[in-house]
Amino acid sequence: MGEKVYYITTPIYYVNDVPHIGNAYTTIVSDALARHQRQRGRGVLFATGTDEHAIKVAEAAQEAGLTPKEFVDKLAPAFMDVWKSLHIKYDDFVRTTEPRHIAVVQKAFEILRDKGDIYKGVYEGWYCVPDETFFRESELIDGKCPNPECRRSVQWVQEENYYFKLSAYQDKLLDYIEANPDFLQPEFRKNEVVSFIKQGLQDVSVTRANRGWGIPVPGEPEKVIYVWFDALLNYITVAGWNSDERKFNEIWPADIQLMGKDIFVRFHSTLWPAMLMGLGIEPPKALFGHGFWSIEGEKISKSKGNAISPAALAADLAAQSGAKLDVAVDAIRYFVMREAPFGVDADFSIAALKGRFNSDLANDLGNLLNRTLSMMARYLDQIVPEPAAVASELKELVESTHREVEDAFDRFQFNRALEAIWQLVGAGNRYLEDQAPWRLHKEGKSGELATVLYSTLEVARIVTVMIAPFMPEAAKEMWRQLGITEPLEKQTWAGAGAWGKLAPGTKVEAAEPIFPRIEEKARKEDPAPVEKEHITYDEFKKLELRIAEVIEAERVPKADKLLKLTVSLGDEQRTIVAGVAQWYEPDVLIGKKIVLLANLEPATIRGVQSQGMLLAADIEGRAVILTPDSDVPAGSKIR
Ligand code: ME8
Repeated sequence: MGEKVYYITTPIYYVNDVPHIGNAYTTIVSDALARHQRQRGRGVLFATGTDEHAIKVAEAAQEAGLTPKEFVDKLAPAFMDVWKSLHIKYDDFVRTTEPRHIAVVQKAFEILRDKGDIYKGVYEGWYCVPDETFFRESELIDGKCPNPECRRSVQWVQEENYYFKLSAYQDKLLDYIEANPDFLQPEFRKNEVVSFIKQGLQDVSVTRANRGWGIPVPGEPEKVIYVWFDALLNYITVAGWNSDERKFNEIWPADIQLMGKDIFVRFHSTLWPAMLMGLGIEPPKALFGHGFWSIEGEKISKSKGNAISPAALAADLAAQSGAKLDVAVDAIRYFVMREAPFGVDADFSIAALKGRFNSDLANDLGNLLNRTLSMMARYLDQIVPEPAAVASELKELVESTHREVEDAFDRFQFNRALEAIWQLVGAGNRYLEDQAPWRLHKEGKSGELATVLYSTLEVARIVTVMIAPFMPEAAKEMWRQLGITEPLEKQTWAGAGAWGKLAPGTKVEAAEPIFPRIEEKARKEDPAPVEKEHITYDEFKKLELRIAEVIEAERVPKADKLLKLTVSLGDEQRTIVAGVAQWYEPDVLIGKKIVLLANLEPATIRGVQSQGMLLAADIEGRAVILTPDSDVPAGSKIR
């Protein structure tokens, strides 16, 4: 038998509508985890799919004027398309209307019926169609569905049905949960499950009267199998149960099954392991119930019209930033995994998305690569040098980050993994500031310059491999610019922890910003400034004057008066355009401290975004740049 395949599942989604950011979340996270585990050299099976036999799917079909089958055949590919557009690389996509799955469900039903775990009775009770869940009278809240995410009206059902003896598994489930501390995660949701089970488990109706949609009960086609009994079994359909024993042994038990908190307690942590126990199959190794996203503080709902499609969000972000669409998609993937710990509820707001785009992606990550590549072009003809020494503080940080990220993935703490990687990005940027390669170049210290640029490139290489599971396409673009010929997909996780793998002699590409900053346009309603001879102190205070250090300087092509300067404000970098090219050579400005009007409205000058204005004295038309008369840290405020 081969090595156990790392098996990851998402819930299979109802195909009554196309996916929104909520469904996309589970799938994106699963994809990142799958990609990371592939880097670690594991055989991975990452499965998702569609849950097609729900009553609400049949209702949606009716509304659309289609038969249920026509409807699901149309929507299932729409799900696949959305996943593709979000860079989801699943290994299997299961549809519950597929013959392989129908065979599994009927077989499982027969086994449980034969052994008496499924028995016939009359069902009388309430049913919530949106949740596809049976409820006892006592569970209802104000006569409505008790699920806090739903609270809609329920229907009275009275039918002859089959029941699954869930009550018989109460103690077995509690024992299993206790003996397997990692089975239910996060910990606080485990406690919810334990108290739910301890309240007493009732047997569950697992069939409904056949109204033309669902998997027929073997031998009794007037009944169909309850959609949850059907849907949960998808996880073993994919693994090859009942069809390929060898495959099943390599894949099952699932290593991690991810889902939202809405379907964690009652279905995945209770009914599902009990069904498996009844079938004599081991429960999954771990189930994780993550939190729910709201949008701008509101619950996501179709009726509110805020069930935003992730693709539309990405298109918007691309339009506002000028980033490529694939990069914008990755930025959304990044945002949802970075913004909140996996497990707790979180809010999706456009302002927060833009904030992270500008600070984490444009400023931190983008700058690290951009600045390094610009300096590689300026000082080293784009050829990766042989370093004169090992930058041991960076090497050590890489090694500890590598351990931390691995551990974070093993505990499904995706935001912690990203935080650790960003510590490394930050260290790379600070190292550049501290080592000031522009000065080393000016002073002719070529050995030190080689070490500094090699080391920053090495950080960029390692960071690129580490972020590839989160942002696969943006990472590909970074990789292309780094000029490494071996494909990114071939990079191993071990290689991401090994300092010094970047080969001297590699030719890097020219820097091209991958994450262009989103610039807020000035508000139209701003009144025009009133001209006055004097200004008040409060008006003066509106000017944000800061000391900035020039890091890079170059001529703006085809503009003989303009220089493009990259300046540092300590914790931030800007690009500005200054009309001083007639009097200053670009190189003499590098390392100089200047006075910057930092809150001037950004403007595009000859195609270059200028984010501030340098101050200079005007001596009969000649500009003389103002500098502080002793050394002041970059970023200092001027009052
Ligand atoms: O429940 N925030 O399918 P479904 C975060 N077919 N995640 C969210 C979310 C939100 N606002 N809204 C939805 C079903 N999700 C069944 C599953 S599995 C055998 C059958 C995610 O289309 C979350 O993972 O209603 C939730 O569990 C899933 O979408 C529900 O998708």
